[in-house]
Amino acid sequence: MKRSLMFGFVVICLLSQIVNAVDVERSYNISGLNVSVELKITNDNEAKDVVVVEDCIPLADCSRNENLKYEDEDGYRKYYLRWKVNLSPGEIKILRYEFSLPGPGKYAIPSTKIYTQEGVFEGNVTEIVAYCNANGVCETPEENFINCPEDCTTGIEDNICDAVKDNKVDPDCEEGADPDDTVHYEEIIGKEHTSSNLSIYIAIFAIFGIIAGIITLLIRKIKKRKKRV
Ligand SMILES: [Ca+2]
Ligand SMILES: [Ca+2]
Ligand SMILES: [Ca+2]
Repeated sequence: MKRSLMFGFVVICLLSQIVNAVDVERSYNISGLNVSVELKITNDNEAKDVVVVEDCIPLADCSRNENLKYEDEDGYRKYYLRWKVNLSPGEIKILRYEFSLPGPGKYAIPSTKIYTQEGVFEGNVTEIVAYCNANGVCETPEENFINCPEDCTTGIEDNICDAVKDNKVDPDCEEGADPDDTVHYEEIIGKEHTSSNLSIYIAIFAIFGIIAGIITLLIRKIKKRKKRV
């Protein structure tokens, strides 16, 4: 019993050392679609070499950073930023990087990962919001009907098929997808009408066939009876 208690105490002590070995805080500034991030890495009282990794938000442009890396996973290229850092005892190190978001909307910067000989330390996920630049101009490709309805009205070329009945055929829609695409819409209605007429004709023909068959059978039966008589 005493041994197990002692073992538990040692494990808790080791874990607390690991948890407190390195700490990371993230802060950011956003201007339009441009984001600048600052990482504050705080070390404990032992010198160590660490590797800091930040995943780039999918579709964001992180290319302006020198330490940009990538790896291919299942046909998808994942970009990330990587720093090798030497931390002296108690040192606080600041790392900075920048990126551009693909458009207005809500995003999450994945947690910072710090690889050390003592284990991997993770920071927190940071949620950021990029608001659209409501200036009366639909600035494609970043802005569209969904993320910036203030500037991007329905029925315009913004890479989004809105399919709204607004008396305008959205150039982003495939033929017939917009209810205002009357030429194609009437064509579809015409085809549906033709196919429904064909079904009715087949049903009438089948009914007449059945009736004709019954009458033929009745006539034969009557003829047979007459012969017997
Ligand atoms: Ca705009
Ligand atoms: Ca559109
Ligand atoms: Ca429309």
